[in-house]
Amino acid sequence: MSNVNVAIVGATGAVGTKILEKLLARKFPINSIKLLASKRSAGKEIVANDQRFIVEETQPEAFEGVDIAFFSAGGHISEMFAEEAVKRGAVVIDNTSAFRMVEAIPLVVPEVNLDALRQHKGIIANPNCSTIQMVAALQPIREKFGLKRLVVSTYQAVSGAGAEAIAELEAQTKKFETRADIKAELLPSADGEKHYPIAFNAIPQIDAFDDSGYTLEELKMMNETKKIFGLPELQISATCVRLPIVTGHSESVYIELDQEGVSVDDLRGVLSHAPGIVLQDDFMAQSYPMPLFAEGKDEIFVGRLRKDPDHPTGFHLWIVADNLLKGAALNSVQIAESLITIRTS
Ligand code: NAP
Ligand code: 3JM
Repeated sequence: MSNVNVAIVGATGAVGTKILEKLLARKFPINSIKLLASKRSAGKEIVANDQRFIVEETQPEAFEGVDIAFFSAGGHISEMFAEEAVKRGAVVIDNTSAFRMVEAIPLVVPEVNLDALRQHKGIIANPNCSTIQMVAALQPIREKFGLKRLVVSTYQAVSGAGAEAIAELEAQTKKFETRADIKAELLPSADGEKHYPIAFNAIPQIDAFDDSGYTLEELKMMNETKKIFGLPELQISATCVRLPIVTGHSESVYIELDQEGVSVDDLRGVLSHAPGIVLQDDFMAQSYPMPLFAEGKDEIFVGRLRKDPDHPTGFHLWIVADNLLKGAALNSVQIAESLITIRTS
């Protein structure tokens, strides 16, 4: 497969835009690109890399002749159209949570479980953004020292919630400049749920609540991590928080290893050679990862490594990545690149 016919469903969105950018920038072997979105966007022009594209409505027939279809238009759209695309001969790389926990569908982070890709039957799931950066950073540690337990708290950017959420943060920030009372901005939402202001706030809810009191975003992190690592017994608990940051998810991760006697330098040693990871861990020089500086970067940044003084195998890490790139578009394009390598090898 050297001349690939590609479709991007959700091409006008925050993630879809980045998928197109990454395909062009990484010189993916493209024969044709079809940009698909809702009926509202049909006919809209998108220019990328000096090339002009016209957006089409997503319909089953649009997948005729498509080899690889990237989906990032929400789980409902994937449920409606992914099988239609597969029926017409496409391989689907799905960025939504629609199929991630289906046992027969591979959930892939190439640095961690590339082998799972070989088992695909047409659909490959791209994990949640917060999951991707955490598992990729922990993979070299897990390989060498084993992981027993994880406790993670996230600090997630609004771009994870789409283009409208970015616009909302910008609008609320401008209102604050004029001293408008943004606390009054309890916005009505289509589903009757509360929609709190995000500017100058921290919202400890991403996605809906489960009966357990965890949010679905937290459960995605917990369940997806076990599946990707192939560790159903891993002890893991997550708290996911949305912050007024445009792009870049940060995570405070506490880990307990399988082995005792490991030092911070041992962890630095394995992280410094890991693919896609940049170790930024020099507290004396105030060097540590921050979302503002991770924006636009492909790598995952790791720092603030510390040993828990009260636990023989416990360590803290701070992990930051661009949620739209490694957390979504880049990981999807890397999956597509791996598919081509597998087919031609
Ligand atoms: P967004 O900026 O709101 O974009 C949504 C996209 O979906 C737009 O292109 C929109 O097209 C399209 N769409 C909406 N309704 C549609 C319909 N009926 N038929 C076809 N296309 C439709 O959202 P986003 O941030 O790009 O995220 C999109 C989805 O990607 C999310 O819902 C999520 O499932 C997934 N996602 C995954 C990750 C990850 O962690 N890997 C991260 C972020 C998002 P119009 O412009 O025509 O409305
Ligand atoms: C729907 O930051 C975020 O909100 C996570 C990205 C996201 C997802 C996802 O990938 O899990 C936003 C909206 C979903 C979903 O469940 O598909």
